[in-house]
Amino acid sequence: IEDKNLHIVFVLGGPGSGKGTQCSKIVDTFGFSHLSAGELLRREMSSDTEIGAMICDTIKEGKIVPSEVTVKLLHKHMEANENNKFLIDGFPRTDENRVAFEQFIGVEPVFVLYFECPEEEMVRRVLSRNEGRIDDNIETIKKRLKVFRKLNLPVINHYSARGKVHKINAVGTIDGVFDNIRSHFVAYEC
Ligand code: UP5
Ligand code: MG
Repeated sequence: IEDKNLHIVFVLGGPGSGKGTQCSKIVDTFGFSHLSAGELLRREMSSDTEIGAMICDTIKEGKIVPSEVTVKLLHKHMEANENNKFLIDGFPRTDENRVAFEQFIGVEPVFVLYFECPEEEMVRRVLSRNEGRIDDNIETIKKRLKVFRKLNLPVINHYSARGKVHKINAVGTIDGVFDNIRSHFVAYEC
């Protein structure tokens, strides 16, 4: 995938901030492919392997799966996809994730979309979602929020210092939020 002229946009924000919801809309409108790191890990988790069990334990605790596992999964899916435009949702979660991606994939994101959302609203959304996710319970949500503050905000600050963070107000209707996202993708208008 080295000579694919990759356009990568990282989509970051706390649990329930609306990353997945808005990514589907961006895919429909601007021709990107959506890779949710959490989704890929959940799929891997259901495989009856040692790694699957490790991912399950990690997600239950709201902790972060080792970079090697996640970066390999992302690489595999980017390689198998003809597209060169990818929304990478919920990754990188840590500075270590970020460095591993930049080294292994060898590209930096064009920009980073950051969904800013009050924690009470994120908790409300995650608890009212009903998809049977093992991490959608109040104990795990509190842990996910803590990990987000401690490990993911430094990643956002890193890209912010490089002028790459496009901050989105994640509060409002789904269409209202998307209206604020559009202007960041004018270069990709189909
Ligand atoms: N909703 C969406 N937008 C709304 C709006 N504007 N108004 C009202 N409601 C809105 O949305 C959440 C819910 O809110 C939905 O019901 C939606 O309809 C509604 P969603 O779009 O699903 O939010 P999202 O930000 O995607 O929330 P998600 O829970 O997926 O975020 P997380 O970051 O917590 O989850 P992720 O799947 O990325 O990661 C899960 C776990 O995997 C992590 O905790 C970690 O343990 C592990 N992980 C890693 O270890 N490494 C990685 O690289 C990635 C994940
Ligand atoms: Mg999601």
